Amino acid sequence: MTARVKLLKALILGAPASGKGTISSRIVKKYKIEHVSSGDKLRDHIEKQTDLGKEVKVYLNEGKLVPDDVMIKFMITELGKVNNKPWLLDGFPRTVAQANALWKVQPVDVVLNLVVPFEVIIDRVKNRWVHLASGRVYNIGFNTPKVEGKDDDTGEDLVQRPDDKPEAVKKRLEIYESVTRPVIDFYKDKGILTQFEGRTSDEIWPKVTTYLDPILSK
Ligand code: G5P
Ligand code: MG
Repeated sequence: MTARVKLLKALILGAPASGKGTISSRIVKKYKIEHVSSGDKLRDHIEKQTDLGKEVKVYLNEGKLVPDDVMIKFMITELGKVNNKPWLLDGFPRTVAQANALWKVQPVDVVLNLVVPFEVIIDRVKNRWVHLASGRVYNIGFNTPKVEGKDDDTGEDLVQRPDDKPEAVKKRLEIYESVTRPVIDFYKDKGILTQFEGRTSDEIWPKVTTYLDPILSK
């Protein structure tokens, strides 16, 4: 696709810790579009101890997928709240059932698939720190916070995700291989998927802008 799309509906796919959140925040900043991250939204519910948060907590902590029926209802409702703005969806869909459900109500225009070697990913998660309220993410040595353990913008505490423990990371990568990889084929078959390969987000980012500029820049 090369023509500029006004209200773009975009997806970003990629293995756990492949840099979806990192690349998404750069896209949001450059193109002023709405970032809708299923993981950030679920973590916010857990933090606020809502009914949904209590229901999903155990899945996230163990690195398992939240059941499709819960996720589909939740994310379709969340997308319905994004009024008249282009959006970038991150973390959903993660199963073919979710992809089918989304396609019926919100057929997406473009899909970006990040391809990062697993050995790079495993190394990264050890050094990840997040600011829960905003979803801002840091990595020691890559984008180190200005003050250790504190968010750059608010000065609030950073935390490590329970699902970044080695056992949970292993589980997340296994689930990605078996359950989420077929989602890539779902969008390949529709002819709307583009792959972005690299070992670092800085290597991937210029490829993403070359692709998105003709679609999103004025
Ligand atoms: P999430 O939150 O969607 P994942 O596992 O898909 O979780 P994650 O871990 O959030 O993905 P990411 O967004 O792809 O990773 O990556 P990131 O946060 O940007 O980067 C990872 C780390 O690497 C960061 O510390 C970053 O600073 C650093 N980094 C980035 N680039 C570089 C680089 O070039 N160099 C270096 N050194 N570092 C770098 O989902 C979480 C859970 O929610 C549930 C599931 O339980 C899931 O496990 N869930 C769902 N369940 C069912 N269906 C769904 N649709 C669900 N969505 C969420
Ligand atoms: Mg993320």
